[in-house]
Amino acid sequence: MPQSGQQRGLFITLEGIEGAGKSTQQEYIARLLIQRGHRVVQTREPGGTALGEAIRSTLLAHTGNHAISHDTELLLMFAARCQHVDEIIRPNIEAGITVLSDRFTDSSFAYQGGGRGIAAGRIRSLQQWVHPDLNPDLTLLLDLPVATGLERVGRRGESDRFEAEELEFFEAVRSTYLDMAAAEPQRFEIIDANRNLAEIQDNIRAVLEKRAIV
Ligand code: Z5A
Repeated sequence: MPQSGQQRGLFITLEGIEGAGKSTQQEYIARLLIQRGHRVVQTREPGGTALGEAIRSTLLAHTGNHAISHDTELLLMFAARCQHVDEIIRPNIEAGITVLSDRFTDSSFAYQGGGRGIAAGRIRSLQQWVHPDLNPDLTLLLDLPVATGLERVGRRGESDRFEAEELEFFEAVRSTYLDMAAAEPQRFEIIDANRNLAEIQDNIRAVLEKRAIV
């Protein structure tokens, strides 16, 4: 339990299409936060807990004849998230620790909503169930053209179940992200991720300074 008067930690999320550089930038942000006096926990979705990582393996694997339906995919994302919120995100924030997560619920709106076509109202009802009173304090949307992101991840070799989707799917994901960012400018910051690492990091640092986070 937090001591009385203890300050709550921040909840910061990274979002974007594949190859946007979320994992790469997460390391940079964690180092910067720690240098400036934050205690930091890095995590990711789907995953972040033992159960969540097991769900992640199922979700990312090519399933052959046992296709995952769109609703099942959404429900598994939220099952993993429920455990993640209860076991990692909420306890750390309450203990004054800054939680930095590679993806959160915005990914469900972008991928299962924009990409798969599930109605936003259905996703909102799961959000209300799983974390009605918990939302990121800041979401960094790393934005770049779909072709560039896919080219970057293509260099890694084998693709997972999501990366095997068509260009059209990722265009819908990207445009859903941009719509969400436009609708909630107080929470989102759009970072142009189609630049070199140093430029992106300068931009991220400036955003964190502007918001008095570092
Ligand atoms: N998903 C979902 O559908 N619904 C949900 O609710 C949630 C998730 C939570 C997770 O897989 C999948 O789950 C994801 C969405 C779905 N779909 N996919 N695929 P993941 O974690 O494996 O995928 P990802 O989050 O997209 O990770 P990623 O492909 O590794 O992308 P990234 O983390 O943004 O990029 P990175 O690993 O930092 O960089 C990728 C490569 O680009 C790497 O070789 C870097 O060295 C290089 N890179 C990075 N930045 C640059 C710059 N600036 N220039 C040049 N090269 C760069």
